[in-house]
Amino acid sequence: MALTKNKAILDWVNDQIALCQPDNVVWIDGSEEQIEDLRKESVESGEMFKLNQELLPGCYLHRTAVNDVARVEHRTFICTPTRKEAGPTNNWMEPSEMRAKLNALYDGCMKGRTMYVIPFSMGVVGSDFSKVGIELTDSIYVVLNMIIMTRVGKDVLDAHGDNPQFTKGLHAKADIDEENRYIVHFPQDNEINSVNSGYGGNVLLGKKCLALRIASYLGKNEGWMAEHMLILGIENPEGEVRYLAAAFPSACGKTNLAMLIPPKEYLDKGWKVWCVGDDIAWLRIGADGRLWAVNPENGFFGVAPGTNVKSNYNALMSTKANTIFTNVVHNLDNNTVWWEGLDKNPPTNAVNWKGEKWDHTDGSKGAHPNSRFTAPAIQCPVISPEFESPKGVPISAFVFGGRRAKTAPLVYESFDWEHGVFVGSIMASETTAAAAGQVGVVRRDPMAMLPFCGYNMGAYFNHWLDMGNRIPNRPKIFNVNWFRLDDEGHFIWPGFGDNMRVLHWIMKRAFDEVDAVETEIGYMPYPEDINLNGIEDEVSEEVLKDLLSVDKKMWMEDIESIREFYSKFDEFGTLPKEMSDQLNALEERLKN
Ligand code: GTP
Ligand code: SPV
Ligand code: MN
Repeated sequence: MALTKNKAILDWVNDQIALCQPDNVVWIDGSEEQIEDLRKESVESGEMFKLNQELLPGCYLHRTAVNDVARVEHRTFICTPTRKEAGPTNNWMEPSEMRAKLNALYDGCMKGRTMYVIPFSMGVVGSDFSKVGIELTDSIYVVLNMIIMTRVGKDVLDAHGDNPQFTKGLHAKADIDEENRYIVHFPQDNEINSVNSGYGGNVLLGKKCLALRIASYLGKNEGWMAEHMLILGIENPEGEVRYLAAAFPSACGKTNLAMLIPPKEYLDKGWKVWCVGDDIAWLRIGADGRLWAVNPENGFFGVAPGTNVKSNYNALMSTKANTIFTNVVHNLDNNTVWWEGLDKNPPTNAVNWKGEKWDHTDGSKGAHPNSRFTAPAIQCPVISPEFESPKGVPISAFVFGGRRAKTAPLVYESFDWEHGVFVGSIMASETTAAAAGQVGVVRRDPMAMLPFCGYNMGAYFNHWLDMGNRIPNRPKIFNVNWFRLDDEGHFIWPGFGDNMRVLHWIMKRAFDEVDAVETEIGYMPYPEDINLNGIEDEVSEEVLKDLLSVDKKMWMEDIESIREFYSKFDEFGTLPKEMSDQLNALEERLKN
């Protein structure tokens, strides 16, 4: 039975029922009883495996189709009325043409299946800054994930009342046919259509589709920002907490940084790090003139491989109960899970992510490189006391970063906001397994938003510039790179918890507490201002010098590649002049 009298919602749901023709329609009320029934049903159908409830209470394992393990950027569309509104970096199709294509795929696609109606809120239910969505899906896996990742249930509808504004999300697994897989956004209609996938960012429509692509479009029109950023608080020994938000591309370290455990020296002195969010930030200007950030999500959809007690203890602890694992190894001896990098003891009686008997000695990977856990945020041992605060936390610094073997130094600070927007716009990173396609290729990924910006990227840069003019108390803007390699291909910076040492410098800069060296690319630390106590063996003075060096020849080569990237905007006429001016100024500085 429908859980609301909201006419706009009911009309839309009824239209989709008529289109997809499910045998049953079930509204998700959020009750534990209903959730438990769905878990049971999914176990009976083989969609989920119930794991060892003594070791992993409330935990389940799911395997997706082998052809459906990551976001599909080449099949993700922004269907604005004109191509120009979608811009040079998004796939575009004329909306009515796309709708005709999709309607043919949706027509009768839920015959013999159940359609679930998921009312969800991104952000605290009923708060000024939350957004309501309805996702229709024929996948129980999607329902159970959405319940962890967002706030789901009848209270969302009750708080929404008869408000006609909501994001419409329709997902159908259909035949999991790669050739007919589409992840489509109609920003003007506040609508998302997903078909022929059952994986993560393609189907959990509250996440990348709503909270970034649709929200970035809304933010542009309404004067706020939706960013692919973690949010963390650093508490100093005096008990003062300072917050930063950091944008790194997919699988480049947001979850790890968001819940990092500081090095022993810092812990001993009383420093703490608090996690507010690990993937998405919504930011708006507060009455006090500062920029305030909320995490609109309610859980973590984190990369499993590489997560272990040492690299990310807090993420691992978050997954010890009530977690759904996707595409990891199933250990049949004790009915638990495993992935590469968890420990040095791969199970011997096991099934790999494809569902095949797995022998780790044959050198094959047991877990998919993009295998994931879906865990409730409140289970994180260092979840911030402000996590559910509707007004969020004040941001003192923005940090951009990517995966760069060379060129980008460990850390630098932009000269000012406009230069900071330029620094974000020229971000580049090696591609990862989070998206289908080649891995390890350097590509430009402005603000880590290349796959997630719901409108013209040039207009998005302009929105950043515009926000800068409107924020009285602007955060400072930084760039980091944890991934510099030596000539043998080893990481030269220890990373993970030791990244605290860089954040410490960033916060001092944000509060004008330390001097810096002015270089061609921005302000950089005096080497002695990066605290290396306890890691002098690993990071010698020489290594630090290397990490903080600017290789002018490489930067000049980078300028060429930035020009090429910027030139994509030419035919759209949307690159703000400030950006090309900044590029020319950088080139001049490097030449002199
Ligand atoms: P999405 O969920 O896809 O948005 O990814 P994310 O940005 O949250 O990335 P995550 O923190 O899950 O890290 C992805 C990979 O980067 C993992 O394999 C980590 O082990 C690795 N990683 C994270 N931080 C560091 C670091 O400081 N140094 C090195 N060398 N690797 C890191
Ligand atoms: C990412 O790829 O940036 C993710 C995972 O956070 S997904 O939800 O699949 O987009
Ligand atoms: Mn992400």
